[in-house]
Amino acid sequence: MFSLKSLLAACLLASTTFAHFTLDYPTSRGFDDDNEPQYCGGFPNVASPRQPFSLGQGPIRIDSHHNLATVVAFISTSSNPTSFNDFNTTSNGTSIPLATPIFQVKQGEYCFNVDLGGLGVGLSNGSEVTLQVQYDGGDGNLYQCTDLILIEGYSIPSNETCTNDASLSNATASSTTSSASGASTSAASPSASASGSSGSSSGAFARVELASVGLIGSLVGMAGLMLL
Ligand SMILES: [Cu+2]
Repeated sequence: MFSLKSLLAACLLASTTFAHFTLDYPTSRGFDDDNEPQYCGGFPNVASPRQPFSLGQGPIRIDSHHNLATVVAFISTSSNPTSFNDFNTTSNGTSIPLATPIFQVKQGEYCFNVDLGGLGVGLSNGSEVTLQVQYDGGDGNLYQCTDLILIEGYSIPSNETCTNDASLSNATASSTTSSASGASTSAASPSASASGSSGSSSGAFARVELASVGLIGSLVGMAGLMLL
């Protein structure tokens, strides 16, 4: 019986820690859900080669696996950052502003735009930066990093263009699964879909919560039967 309880506890624990969030664009250094609470999600080394990214406005895309989470992104201007301190100030001591407001997302895919050249920390064409996303979905701060080289006039892949910016409003998830249809539909009145889908989004939110309560209920029920 003890082992069954342990198994049940392990299942519940595993289900709450599975894939807290992923950084999908630009590509993350790496994802390991057990180490995601650590600096850069447990991937302390700069990835090579760095990915080209826009010096001006450019999109970041994440997939949120919690019902509600608080998100913020910040950068290091060091070519080899080694700790959170390297995301606070530049090498000459200038403090680095946050790359985004602090904002909330629900569950699903979200994008937001950053303008790294506009942060006022002397970035220019060819500058090397590391962007770190901090995400708290209720089980502590989690981190993901991506290593970039900033290009003036860089053309972002069209399927990554972010028109429903989660950092500016109560944006709805673009999708809960990866989908190639985003590219073709992104030109079709984003403002209409942003306001019109809020009702259905909260419906989906409620369904997800009900589903997880049902799962836990059935697990507890199964354990109860086995203990009899
Ligand atoms: Cu989590």
